[in-house]
Amino acid sequence: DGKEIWPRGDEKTWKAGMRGIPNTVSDITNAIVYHVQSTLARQAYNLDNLGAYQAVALSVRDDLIVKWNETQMQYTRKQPKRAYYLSLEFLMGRTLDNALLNLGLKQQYKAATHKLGFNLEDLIDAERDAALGNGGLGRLAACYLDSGATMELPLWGYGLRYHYGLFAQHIAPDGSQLEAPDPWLDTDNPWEIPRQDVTYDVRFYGHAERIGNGKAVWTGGQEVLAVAYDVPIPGYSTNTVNNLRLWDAKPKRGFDLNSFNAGDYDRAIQENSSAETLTRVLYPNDNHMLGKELRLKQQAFWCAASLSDIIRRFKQVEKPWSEFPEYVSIQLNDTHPTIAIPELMRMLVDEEDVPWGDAWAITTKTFFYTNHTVLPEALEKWPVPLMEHVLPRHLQIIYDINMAFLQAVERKWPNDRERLARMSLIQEGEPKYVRMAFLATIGSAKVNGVAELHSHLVRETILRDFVDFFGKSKFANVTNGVTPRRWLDQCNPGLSNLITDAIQKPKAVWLKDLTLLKALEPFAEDSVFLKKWALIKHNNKKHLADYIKTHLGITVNPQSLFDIQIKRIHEYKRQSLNLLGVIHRYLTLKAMTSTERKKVNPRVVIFGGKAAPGYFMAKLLIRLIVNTARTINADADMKDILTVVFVPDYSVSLAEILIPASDISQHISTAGTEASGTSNMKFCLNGGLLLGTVDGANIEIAEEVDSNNVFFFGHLTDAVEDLRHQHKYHPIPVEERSPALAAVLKEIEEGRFGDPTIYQPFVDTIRLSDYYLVTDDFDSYVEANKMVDDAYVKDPEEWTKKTILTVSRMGKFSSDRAIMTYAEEFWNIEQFAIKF
Ligand code: HBZ
Repeated sequence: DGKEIWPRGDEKTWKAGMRGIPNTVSDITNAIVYHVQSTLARQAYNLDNLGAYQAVALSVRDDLIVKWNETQMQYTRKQPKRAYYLSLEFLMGRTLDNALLNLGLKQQYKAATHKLGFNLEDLIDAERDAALGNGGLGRLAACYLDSGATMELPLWGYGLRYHYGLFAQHIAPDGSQLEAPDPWLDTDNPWEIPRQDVTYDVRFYGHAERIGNGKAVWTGGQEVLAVAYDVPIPGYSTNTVNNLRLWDAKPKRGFDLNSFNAGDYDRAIQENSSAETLTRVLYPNDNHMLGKELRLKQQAFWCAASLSDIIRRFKQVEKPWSEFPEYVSIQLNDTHPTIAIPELMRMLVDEEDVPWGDAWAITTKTFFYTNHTVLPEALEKWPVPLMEHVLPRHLQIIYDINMAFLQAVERKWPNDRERLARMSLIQEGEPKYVRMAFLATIGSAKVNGVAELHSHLVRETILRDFVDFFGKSKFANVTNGVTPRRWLDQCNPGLSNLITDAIQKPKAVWLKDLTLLKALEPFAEDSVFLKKWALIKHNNKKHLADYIKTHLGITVNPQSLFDIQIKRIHEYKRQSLNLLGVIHRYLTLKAMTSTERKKVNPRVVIFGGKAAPGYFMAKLLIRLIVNTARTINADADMKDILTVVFVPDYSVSLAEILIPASDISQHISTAGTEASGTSNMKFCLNGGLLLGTVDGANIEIAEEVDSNNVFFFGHLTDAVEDLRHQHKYHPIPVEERSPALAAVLKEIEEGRFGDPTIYQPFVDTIRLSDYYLVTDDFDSYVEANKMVDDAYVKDPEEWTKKTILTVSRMGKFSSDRAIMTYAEEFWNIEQFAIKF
């Protein structure tokens, strides 16, 4: 009859002891003092900012846990369909500020910490970033979790608990990048709940023996224990607190007793450390495939543990396996979790006795695959011998899937051997390779790209044959989005407050329906508002100028135009084009008289980004940027006219300072190479304008904000293939193609920015192959920069209007829209409000 019986003891005593959500300032100060005293065993007299941060974080954690428990209990009771986001990366950044804003407790905590003699902003600054990701793909996963909780969706994330996040970047005296480890867990992490009771065994290596009916028995090898750590994900202004479950690896039996008894203590300990190595470190490559055994083991470990957990939860509902897809949808964030497809098949067929055909029907209704790149070097392919060694049973299953698939292809197009070879999951050769994007495609219900152009390219290039086979409807687009909580309200409170005043809607309303920003449009004609708006930008620029002064000792004038390019260093993203453009500007300024120069609009060009430690050309470019900056900044003629800054150790929390301070930001990839880009959205949402190529989400941003408000340049995607062909077969010297660029290269070669032999490999890539078409786009890039200067100087008021119109039209790019598209069009899950 729906009545519940209290499980044990006296219900009243239990309930009286349960914690509510403290929201008065005195509740909060009490909680903080309690944690200082009892949890940290410290006292007011020896408490520094880090200690105070920890106590504050622990008291916020208490609130999160109450809501987390309630959310999970209500999911368990009602068993709504759930979705799971499998991502090898979650680039979370800091948590405290975000949690306070989402819980609606920031003002109270400000007052409480003040009463205790601290400044909340300093405590927020004491937190270190959780950098469990490389770049866009990992940060997208973090934005999607925020939106999932805010939209009250039953959505969990699954990932790995890396002990070392993305490396810290230092700049050596000679200007090159040095990598240092990031032991982010060294200072206790209050944002995770260890679950020593939630564990699963995961097997590697060993032997798989077929026993008929598609089944096999897999034995031997190494077994590793997966232990769950839960990270609460609070929604903004809702009761929902979702979960991000991260797996840590532990040796299964603590010590191997056999070798221990034999006295081989060393070996016993080695076994130990090899299990723990699994979750030691995040691989620092983005958009590049690296065929390392440990990486494959990370993927398999995480997929197996996550699926075991999902299946255990499904078993609670006591429904037949055929209904699995009615309770579970799983999104694959790129191909990194593709091994989950054969793993689910293995669990169903080998362990649960589901017939092969039924298991395949279940699998292909459960998974959804997001592609994030069409660059060939980034597409995952695993050598067959490696997979056979590490995951012998999974390789058998992949072969069986391939066999059935190729038979179906053969029925559709008889005697088309070339097509079979093109579409096979196995790439022939020595060695053979497993093509993970193909496996993800045939194992999923839907495949999507991350912006319109990119999804189009996925359908026309890498997955063209698969579109012909499955039909168009399996291939979709979901344009990326960003969370306006972190990327506007949190990083730019001045602007967020001004918007709230102007549009007369509470934050709790417009931050959850970003299309309401439209109501800002008329304010572009309000001269008082324009002044307030411009002042906020100016203050953000001052804040960044202070950061640059204290951390780098460089003085920048906030009256200048702030021009920012921050992203991973990659040839396709063309920081090279930006740098060559800077040198061109420098040469142009040097050729002027000092009276002419005084009339020029001053610019501060800011670069930031990490290079993969093994990416020679990207690291060389950092060195050239840093040394060019040194030369230019030391040149008295450039004072207050041109300043160049390389901000080391770019991170989420640095982005939160940089993005609100930009006037213009650069998104200048070779057309067709940047799948979407997401920082472009963040800059626009903060009243910065775009200087960009016709690529990725730049195109959709321009469609929304009007192309008058975007500075576009460069060749279009259609032209790229022909241009590359020309470069290869009909090369023309740079001197003819772009004399301006030739002059720039000459300066580098003559040693203006340091020993030219060091930079020759960089100059050569531009002169000789120029795969990313820097020479082809250089002149139009310089032109576009002139347009930027003119627009900024000639009519500052008009510039400010453009920025207001841009912000007002950014509604589409909220990750709330994106996550609701996944929920409605892919996962078929519903919003589920948590009641208190
Ligand atoms: O994903 C990025 C795309 O380059 C960018 O255009 C897009 O906006 C973003 C979100 O969809 N891709 C990545 O960030 N990729 C990686 O970081 C990566 C990491 C490890 C890999 C491969 C790619 O093995």
